[in-house]
Amino acid sequence: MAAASALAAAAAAMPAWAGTGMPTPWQMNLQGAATPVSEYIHWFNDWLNIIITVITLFVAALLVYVIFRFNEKANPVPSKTTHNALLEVAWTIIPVLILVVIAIPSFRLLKLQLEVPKPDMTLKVTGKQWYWSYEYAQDGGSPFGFDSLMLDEKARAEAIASKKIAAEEAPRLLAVDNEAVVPVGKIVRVQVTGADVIHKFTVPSFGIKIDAIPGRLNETWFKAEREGIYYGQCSFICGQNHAYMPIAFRVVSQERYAAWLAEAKQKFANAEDAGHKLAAAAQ
Ligand SMILES: [Cu+2]
Repeated sequence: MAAASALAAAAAAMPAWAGTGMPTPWQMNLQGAATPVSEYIHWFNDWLNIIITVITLFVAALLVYVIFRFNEKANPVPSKTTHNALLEVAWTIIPVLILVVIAIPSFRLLKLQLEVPKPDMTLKVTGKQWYWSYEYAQDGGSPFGFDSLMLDEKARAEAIASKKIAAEEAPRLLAVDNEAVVPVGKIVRVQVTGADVIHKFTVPSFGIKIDAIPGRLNETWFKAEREGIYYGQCSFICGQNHAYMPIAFRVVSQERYAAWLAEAKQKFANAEDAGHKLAAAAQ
Protein backbone atom coordinates (compact mmCIF):
# COMPACT_ATOMS: atom_id res chain seq x y z
CA MET A 1 0.00 0.00 0.00
CA ALA A 2 2.78 2.38 1.03
CA ALA A 3 4.71 1.41 -2.10
CA ALA A 4 1.65 2.02 -4.25
CA SER A 5 1.03 5.46 -2.78
CA ALA A 6 4.73 6.34 -3.11
CA LEU A 7 4.55 5.29 -6.74
CA ALA A 8 1.40 7.36 -7.25
CA ALA A 9 3.10 10.36 -5.64
CA ALA A 10 6.14 9.91 -7.89
CA ALA A 11 3.87 9.65 -10.92
CA ALA A 12 1.98 12.78 -9.91
CA ALA A 13 5.23 14.68 -9.42
CA MET A 14 6.32 13.96 -12.96
CA PRO A 15 4.90 16.23 -15.66
CA ALA A 16 3.85 13.08 -17.53
CA TRP A 17 5.09 9.56 -18.15
CA ALA A 18 8.08 9.63 -20.44
CA GLY A 19 6.88 9.81 -24.01
CA THR A 20 3.29 10.38 -22.92
CA GLY A 21 1.64 13.70 -23.63
CA MET A 22 4.47 15.00 -25.77
CA PRO A 23 7.09 13.64 -28.14
CA THR A 24 10.51 12.72 -26.75
CA PRO A 25 13.91 12.74 -28.47
CA TRP A 26 14.55 9.51 -30.38
CA GLN A 27 11.02 8.35 -29.77
CA MET A 28 10.31 5.41 -32.08
CA ASN A 29 6.79 4.39 -31.21
CA LEU A 30 3.45 6.08 -30.65
CA GLN A 31 3.13 8.48 -27.74
CA GLY A 32 2.03 6.72 -24.56
CA ALA A 33 -1.67 6.00 -24.15
CA ALA A 34 -3.78 7.98 -21.68
CA THR A 35 -7.29 6.99 -22.78
CA PRO A 36 -9.10 3.70 -23.60
CA VAL A 37 -9.19 4.67 -27.31
CA SER A 38 -5.47 5.35 -27.32
CA GLU A 39 -4.79 2.03 -25.55
CA TYR A 40 -6.80 0.24 -28.23
CA ILE A 41 -4.83 2.06 -30.93
CA HIS A 42 -1.60 0.87 -29.31
CA TRP A 43 -2.86 -2.73 -29.16
CA PHE A 44 -4.05 -2.59 -32.78
CA ASN A 45 -0.73 -1.12 -33.90
CA ASP A 46 1.15 -3.97 -32.15
CA TRP A 47 -1.24 -6.56 -33.58
CA LEU A 48 -0.72 -5.26 -37.14
CA ASN A 49 3.04 -5.21 -36.59
CA ILE A 50 2.97 -8.89 -35.62
CA ILE A 51 0.91 -9.80 -38.71
CA ILE A 52 3.13 -7.73 -41.00
CA THR A 53 6.29 -9.29 -39.54
CA VAL A 54 5.03 -12.88 -39.92
CA ILE A 55 3.92 -12.26 -43.53
CA THR A 56 7.19 -10.56 -44.45
CA LEU A 57 9.30 -13.35 -42.92
CA PHE A 58 7.17 -16.03 -44.62
CA VAL A 59 7.44 -14.41 -48.07
CA ALA A 60 11.17 -13.79 -47.59
CA ALA A 61 11.67 -17.45 -46.61
CA LEU A 62 9.74 -18.60 -49.70
CA LEU A 63 11.87 -16.37 -51.91
CA VAL A 64 15.10 -17.69 -50.42
CA TYR A 65 13.84 -21.26 -50.84
CA VAL A 66 12.95 -20.67 -54.50
CA ILE A 67 16.29 -18.99 -55.21
CA PHE A 68 18.27 -21.99 -53.91
CA ARG A 69 15.96 -24.90 -54.71
CA PHE A 70 14.78 -23.92 -58.20
CA ASN A 71 17.71 -22.13 -59.78
CA GLU A 72 19.02 -23.47 -63.11
CA LYS A 73 21.83 -25.45 -61.53
CA ALA A 74 19.82 -27.10 -58.78
CA ASN A 75 16.77 -27.75 -60.94
CA PRO A 76 17.83 -28.12 -64.61
CA VAL A 77 14.52 -29.68 -65.79
CA PRO A 78 11.66 -27.44 -64.59
CA SER A 79 8.26 -28.90 -63.77
CA LYS A 80 5.45 -28.15 -66.27
CA THR A 81 2.77 -27.97 -63.54
CA THR A 82 0.29 -25.11 -64.10
CA HIS A 83 -2.50 -25.84 -61.59
CA ASN A 84 -2.77 -27.10 -58.05
CA ALA A 85 -6.31 -26.95 -56.64
CA LEU A 86 -5.31 -27.29 -52.98
CA LEU A 87 -2.63 -24.60 -53.23
CA GLU A 88 -4.95 -22.21 -55.09
CA VAL A 89 -7.69 -22.60 -52.50
CA ALA A 90 -5.13 -22.08 -49.73
CA TRP A 91 -3.65 -18.91 -51.17
CA THR A 92 -7.14 -17.48 -51.53
CA ILE A 93 -8.58 -18.51 -48.17
CA ILE A 94 -5.57 -17.68 -45.98
CA PRO A 95 -5.27 -14.02 -47.10
CA VAL A 96 -9.04 -13.66 -46.61
CA LEU A 97 -8.69 -14.97 -43.05
CA ILE A 98 -5.81 -12.57 -42.43
CA LEU A 99 -8.00 -9.68 -43.60
CA VAL A 100 -10.79 -10.85 -41.29
CA VAL A 101 -8.52 -10.88 -38.22
CA ILE A 102 -7.48 -7.33 -39.17
CA ALA A 103 -10.99 -6.09 -40.02
CA ILE A 104 -12.73 -7.22 -36.81
CA PRO A 105 -10.56 -5.21 -34.37
CA SER A 106 -10.39 -2.38 -36.91
CA PHE A 107 -14.18 -1.97 -36.95
CA ARG A 108 -14.32 -2.32 -33.17
CA LEU A 109 -11.83 0.55 -32.89
CA LEU A 110 -13.85 2.67 -35.31
CA LYS A 111 -16.98 2.02 -33.25
CA LEU A 112 -15.15 2.91 -30.04
CA GLN A 113 -13.96 6.19 -31.57
CA LEU A 114 -17.20 7.18 -33.30
CA GLU A 115 -19.82 6.25 -30.72
CA VAL A 116 -19.57 8.91 -28.05
CA PRO A 117 -20.55 7.44 -24.67
CA LYS A 118 -22.79 9.43 -22.34
CA PRO A 119 -20.60 12.44 -21.62
CA ASP A 120 -19.87 13.95 -18.20
CA MET A 121 -19.04 17.27 -19.81
CA THR A 122 -18.88 18.95 -23.21
CA LEU A 123 -16.09 21.04 -24.55
CA LYS A 124 -16.30 23.02 -27.76
CA VAL A 125 -13.05 23.61 -29.57
CA THR A 126 -12.66 26.09 -32.42
CA GLY A 127 -9.59 26.16 -34.62
CA LYS A 128 -8.54 29.65 -35.64
CA GLN A 129 -5.62 31.19 -37.51
CA TRP A 130 -3.54 30.38 -35.49
CA TYR A 131 -4.72 29.30 -32.09
CA TRP A 132 -7.48 27.30 -30.47
CA SER A 133 -10.51 28.56 -28.54
CA TYR A 134 -12.19 26.44 -25.88
CA GLU A 135 -15.75 26.82 -24.67
CA TYR A 136 -16.98 25.06 -21.56
CA ALA A 137 -20.63 24.74 -22.38
CA GLN A 138 -22.49 22.67 -19.82
CA ASP A 139 -21.04 22.85 -16.38
CA GLY A 140 -24.18 24.04 -14.62
CA GLY A 141 -23.98 27.78 -14.90
CA SER A 142 -23.10 30.26 -17.53
CA PRO A 143 -20.85 29.03 -20.30
CA PHE A 144 -17.42 30.54 -20.59
CA GLY A 145 -14.55 30.26 -22.99
CA PHE A 146 -11.04 31.38 -23.67
CA ASP A 147 -8.36 31.47 -26.33
CA SER A 148 -5.28 29.33 -26.01
CA LEU A 149 -2.16 30.70 -27.66
CA MET A 150 1.32 29.28 -27.88
CA LEU A 151 3.89 30.89 -25.62
CA ASP A 152 6.61 32.51 -27.71
CA GLU A 153 10.21 32.38 -26.48
CA LYS A 154 9.87 35.56 -24.42
CA ALA A 155 6.58 34.51 -22.82
CA ARG A 156 8.02 31.04 -22.15
CA ALA A 157 11.04 32.48 -20.37
CA GLU A 158 8.76 34.70 -18.31
CA ALA A 159 6.46 31.80 -17.42
CA ILE A 160 9.40 29.63 -16.35
CA ALA A 161 10.78 32.44 -14.19
CA SER A 162 7.51 33.59 -12.65
CA LYS A 163 6.04 30.13 -11.95
CA LYS A 164 9.45 28.76 -10.90
CA ILE A 165 9.08 25.67 -13.06
CA ALA A 166 11.58 23.55 -14.98
CA ALA A 167 12.05 24.38 -18.66
CA GLU A 168 10.57 20.96 -19.62
CA GLU A 169 7.34 21.97 -17.96
CA ALA A 170 6.90 24.71 -20.53
CA PRO A 171 8.10 22.86 -23.63
CA ARG A 172 9.07 24.91 -26.66
CA LEU A 173 6.37 25.09 -29.37
CA LEU A 174 3.91 23.24 -27.11
CA ALA A 175 3.36 25.34 -23.98
CA VAL A 176 0.35 27.66 -24.12
CA ASP A 177 -0.97 30.59 -22.10
CA ASN A 178 -4.32 29.00 -21.23
CA GLU A 179 -4.43 25.21 -20.93
CA ALA A 180 -7.72 23.36 -21.29
CA VAL A 181 -8.31 21.76 -17.89
CA VAL A 182 -10.37 18.57 -17.58
CA PRO A 183 -11.07 16.17 -14.70
CA VAL A 184 -9.44 12.74 -14.65
CA GLY A 185 -11.58 9.68 -15.39
CA LYS A 186 -14.48 11.70 -16.84
CA ILE A 187 -15.92 11.30 -20.31
CA VAL A 188 -15.35 14.53 -22.18
CA ARG A 189 -17.28 15.08 -25.39
CA VAL A 190 -15.35 17.37 -27.71
CA GLN A 191 -17.12 19.31 -30.42
CA VAL A 192 -14.69 20.62 -32.99
CA THR A 193 -15.12 23.28 -35.63
CA GLY A 194 -13.08 25.80 -37.56
CA ALA A 195 -13.58 29.56 -37.69
CA ASP A 196 -11.62 30.42 -40.81
CA VAL A 197 -9.91 27.54 -42.61
CA ILE A 198 -9.69 23.78 -42.02
CA HIS A 199 -7.58 22.86 -39.01
CA LYS A 200 -7.16 19.48 -37.35
CA PHE A 201 -7.48 18.83 -33.65
CA THR A 202 -4.96 16.18 -32.66
CA VAL A 203 -3.89 14.88 -29.25
CA PRO A 204 -1.80 11.72 -29.77
CA SER A 205 -1.92 10.40 -26.19
CA PHE A 206 -5.73 10.69 -26.23
CA GLY A 207 -6.01 8.93 -29.60
CA ILE A 208 -7.84 11.93 -31.04
CA LYS A 209 -7.48 13.34 -34.54
CA ILE A 210 -10.45 15.14 -36.00
CA ASP A 211 -10.96 17.83 -38.65
CA ALA A 212 -11.95 21.34 -37.56
CA ILE A 213 -14.04 22.49 -40.52
CA PRO A 214 -15.78 25.88 -40.79
CA GLY A 215 -19.57 25.43 -40.84
CA ARG A 216 -19.43 21.90 -39.52
CA LEU A 217 -19.43 20.52 -36.00
CA ASN A 218 -17.41 17.34 -35.64
CA GLU A 219 -17.59 15.28 -32.51
CA THR A 220 -15.17 13.07 -30.65
CA TRP A 221 -14.52 12.10 -27.05
CA PHE A 222 -11.87 11.07 -24.57
CA LYS A 223 -11.58 9.77 -21.05
CA ALA A 224 -8.17 10.62 -19.64
CA GLU A 225 -7.20 7.96 -17.13
CA ARG A 226 -4.09 9.61 -15.70
CA GLU A 227 -3.44 13.09 -14.43
CA GLY A 228 -0.84 15.12 -16.26
CA ILE A 229 -0.30 17.42 -19.18
CA TYR A 230 -1.02 16.22 -22.69
CA TYR A 231 -0.02 18.17 -25.76
CA GLY A 232 -1.17 18.03 -29.35
CA GLN A 233 -0.79 20.07 -32.49
CA CYS A 234 -2.83 21.19 -35.46
CA SER A 235 -2.32 18.47 -38.10
CA PHE A 236 -3.78 20.08 -41.17
CA ILE A 237 -1.72 22.65 -43.05
CA CYS A 238 -3.79 25.74 -42.28
CA GLY A 239 -1.51 28.63 -43.13
CA GLN A 240 1.61 30.48 -42.13
CA ASN A 241 1.55 29.70 -38.41
CA HIS A 242 0.22 26.17 -38.69
CA ALA A 243 3.15 24.87 -36.64
CA TYR A 244 2.51 27.34 -33.84
CA MET A 245 -0.95 26.45 -32.61
CA PRO A 246 -0.41 23.68 -30.05
CA ILE A 247 -3.10 22.07 -27.95
CA ALA A 248 -2.58 21.60 -24.21
CA PHE A 249 -4.80 19.57 -21.90
CA ARG A 250 -4.16 19.49 -18.19
CA VAL A 251 -5.86 16.50 -16.58
CA VAL A 252 -6.44 17.05 -12.86
CA SER A 253 -8.38 15.55 -9.95
CA GLN A 254 -12.07 16.37 -9.60
CA GLU A 255 -11.31 18.71 -6.65
CA ARG A 256 -8.66 20.64 -8.52
CA TYR A 257 -10.94 20.82 -11.53
CA ALA A 258 -13.74 22.31 -9.44
CA ALA A 259 -11.31 24.90 -8.04
CA TRP A 260 -10.04 25.75 -11.53
CA LEU A 261 -13.61 26.00 -12.81
CA ALA A 262 -14.57 28.55 -10.17
CA GLU A 263 -11.45 30.58 -10.91
CA ALA A 264 -11.77 30.31 -14.70
CA LYS A 265 -15.42 31.43 -14.68
CA GLN A 266 -14.29 34.65 -13.03
CA LYS A 267 -11.19 35.10 -15.11
CA PHE A 268 -12.84 34.45 -18.47
CA ALA A 269 -16.27 35.90 -17.68
CA ASN A 270 -15.84 38.62 -20.26
CA ALA A 271 -13.61 36.68 -22.58
CA GLU A 272 -16.38 36.31 -25.14
CA ASP A 273 -16.89 40.06 -25.31
CA ALA A 274 -13.16 40.57 -25.52
CA GLY A 275 -12.99 38.04 -28.35
CA HIS A 276 -15.70 39.82 -30.28
CA LYS A 277 -14.00 43.16 -29.80
CA LEU A 278 -10.73 41.65 -30.98
CA ALA A 279 -12.42 40.21 -34.08
CA ALA A 280 -14.13 43.55 -34.80
CA ALA A 281 -10.84 45.40 -34.45
CA ALA A 282 -9.16 42.98 -36.85
CA GLN A 283 -11.73 43.52 -39.60
CU1 LIG B 1 -4.38 24.86 -37.92
